[in-house]
Amino acid sequence: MAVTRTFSIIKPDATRRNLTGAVTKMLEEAGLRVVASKRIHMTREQAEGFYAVHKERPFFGELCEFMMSEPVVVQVLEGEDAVTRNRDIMGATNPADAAEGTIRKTFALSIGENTVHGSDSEENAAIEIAFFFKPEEIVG
Ligand code: DGT
Repeated sequence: MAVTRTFSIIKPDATRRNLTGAVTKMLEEAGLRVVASKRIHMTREQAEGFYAVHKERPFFGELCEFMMSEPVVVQVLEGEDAVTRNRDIMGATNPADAAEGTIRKTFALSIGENTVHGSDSEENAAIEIAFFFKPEEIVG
């Protein structure tokens, strides 16, 4: 299995509860390495741009307001089959459906306040990484 990269966001519900370290620990224990990380307060332009694929969904406004509500930590994660590995440790979108031992089962508050984002494909990972990071900010 090839070493690849994925993009992750530790969302406002987690930064607000001081869970940045706890979430990162679970990512690292799942075999992912943090090769870039920064704490930002998303602008409306960033939130709406990042989630543009969801703009027709009924929760789009709520989703963007939430992502702008408190700081987030954006990260690039590297590891074997990083996209799938990250999706596995994140758990299902809705914490009520997430498996035991996953980040969302452990920490998420609701389907909206669900603690983490992770890219769903290598193609989207590349797009999402480039949305938030310059190449020189990623140190593998
Ligand atoms: P992610 O990794 O944040 O893109 O989440 P996914 O891929 O597990 O879930 P997706 O792409 O269906 O939805 C993107 C985000 O939108 C999700 O993490 C939280 C939010 N969201 C999804 N469904 C609902 C909903 O019914 N209500 C609210 N408020 N937010 C939702």
